[in-house]
Amino acid sequence: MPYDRSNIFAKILRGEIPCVKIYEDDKTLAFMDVMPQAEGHTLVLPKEEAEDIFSLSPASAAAVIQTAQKVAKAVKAATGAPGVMLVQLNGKAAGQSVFHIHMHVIPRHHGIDLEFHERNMVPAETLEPLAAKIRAAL
Ligand code: DGP
Repeated sequence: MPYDRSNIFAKILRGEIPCVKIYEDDKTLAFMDVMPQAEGHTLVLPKEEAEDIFSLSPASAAAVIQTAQKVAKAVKAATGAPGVMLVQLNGKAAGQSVFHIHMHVIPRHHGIDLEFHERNMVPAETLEPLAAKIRAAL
């Protein structure tokens, strides 16, 4: 499938819609997920226009995992979570709903099950205080 430039993350990358930003460099962007599966749920994207792992260049794949590592350390420090899960979905059958490749960085706590595909939108003002803590821990 060709890359669709109207997807929501393409709009965030072009600055057409806002996000609660955590980190940005020349190849990647990280921001808070507005439908978090846990407090501190962050997304890491390549700036390259790629739908999934199959169409992503090796250079962007390397950049995404490097940013995900940096963000995961900061999310862990800021939330105090004993575990952090990295998840990346490819294709509708795998549960992908936004077709610009992204890595989920999700804090995990003992005894708390994860609901996949949380659908409650959280306002930016609610996400911002923890986002500030994560940015400070980068
Ligand atoms: P996936 O199912 O792997 O394609 O994950 C898409 C994630 O993107 C899901 O956890 C919800 C999140 N999401 C959807 N729309 C927006 C948005 O407009 N802003 C932000 N920050 N996250 C979004």
